[in-house]
Amino acid sequence: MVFKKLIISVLAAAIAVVGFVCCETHQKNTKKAQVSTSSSVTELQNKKVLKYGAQYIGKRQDEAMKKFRANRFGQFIHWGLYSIAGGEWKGKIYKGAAEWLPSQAKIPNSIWDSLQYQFNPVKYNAKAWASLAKKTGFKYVTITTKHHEGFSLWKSEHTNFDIEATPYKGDLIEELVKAYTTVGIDVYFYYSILDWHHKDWRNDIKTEKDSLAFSRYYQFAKNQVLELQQKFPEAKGFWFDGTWSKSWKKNGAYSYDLEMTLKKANPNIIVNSRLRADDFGSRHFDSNGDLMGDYQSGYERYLPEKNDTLITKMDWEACMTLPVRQWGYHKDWSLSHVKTANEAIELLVKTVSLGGNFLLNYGPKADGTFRFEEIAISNGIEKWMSEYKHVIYNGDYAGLKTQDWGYYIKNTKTGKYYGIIFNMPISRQMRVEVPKGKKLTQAIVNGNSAKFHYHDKMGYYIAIPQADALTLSPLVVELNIE
Ligand code: FHN
Repeated sequence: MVFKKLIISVLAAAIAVVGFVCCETHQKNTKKAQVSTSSSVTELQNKKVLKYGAQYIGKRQDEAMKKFRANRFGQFIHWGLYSIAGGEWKGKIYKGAAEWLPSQAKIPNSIWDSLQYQFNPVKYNAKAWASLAKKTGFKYVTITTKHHEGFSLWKSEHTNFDIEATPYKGDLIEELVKAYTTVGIDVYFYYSILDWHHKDWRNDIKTEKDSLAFSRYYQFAKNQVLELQQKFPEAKGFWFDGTWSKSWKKNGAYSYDLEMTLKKANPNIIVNSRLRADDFGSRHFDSNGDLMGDYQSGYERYLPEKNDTLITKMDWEACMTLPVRQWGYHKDWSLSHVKTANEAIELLVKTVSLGGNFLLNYGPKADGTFRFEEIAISNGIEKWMSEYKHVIYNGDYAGLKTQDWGYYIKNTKTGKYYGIIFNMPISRQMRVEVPKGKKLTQAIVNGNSAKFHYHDKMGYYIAIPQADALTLSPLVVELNIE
């Protein structure tokens, strides 16, 4: 039934191709003819994407999505012209997110955009980045190909506001894709729909003129996204952002068109839910039978609640900053608390225990290197991951009653359960409750069977040996539950 609906949607999109009417072309900033589109923009503007009546349809079960789910741990990279300013403008440090500096300091486009002539990341070594990412334990990377400022990190045929016009000249995305895929890390592309640079971008549509301009902008964005897809077929998916404007919401059909066009070119492609102006979260059909993103990507700098039962039935991802709220490079990290490696590990473990993916952000400097704090965090995570990565990859919600000492994760491949202790009880007695009809048959701590006893109704108590309680924290206890 669900499959039939999908076929109907794909057919509908195909019919739209036949009725294609070319929209007005965006000439300025365009180096080359545009990629043809599957639907006319006017037609899309007229198409209503219903806001209510979405139906939840569960997790995508194809190999590409299974891989995304098994990966669990990703590196987020925010890199752009904002890394030059690093949150400082005319001698003043702005406390907000560094990539939002043009908005905070009210910098006119003509001035901000000229930063491209200074952007020269001569120390960028994509192989070194990939090696650090691999050691940290990241299984995938999501890099900003274009953030809200509108600057493209790859050589784009559709704009002059790109890496080609900088003194660097090389293609940062091409180098990254090559280096990361070589070491076995999957690549995803962040793409901001919001674009402060493009003359046709509109925050809202109030007049016919706005509507026409926005349709030209959509055409431009679509051309760029398809260009990325064609140029880098290795990319596993797109991570869209900046879709909260009234203009995008008033044109919900654009997001449908973009998602369907990407999937028509590559059915394995994975698209986050934020693309949808009418974002319902993961894997929904709306009442038109239209597909709406593959996983919920709305958890930004927070995790869902553990009692939200839906999250264990859908795919989702949380993205996290190291300081409280900095994505792009900011030169002053003393402005807020910066997470430790242990805090990052706890967020990762908690995420996996709730059945989600965790995307940890890095903001490289303009010269192409990572700040020492990010390298230190990586080293800390690496230590723990080198011992316990089998707990994270393929990890999932275990369905056991949470205890105060930490989190449970079940490995979907081996069926093994793990208890990850973040708060070692002073008594070193680890309480474990198993579902009715199940038994705890063994508890393994640092390779040895630990003693435990059963307390009626209260579950089991595992005695953590003192020496183990003091070893690598957080401590992982393997649990055989039958
Ligand atoms: O405004 C952006 C922000 O700079 C950053 O890219 C984050 C990452 O999730 N998303 C936006 C806000 O939702």
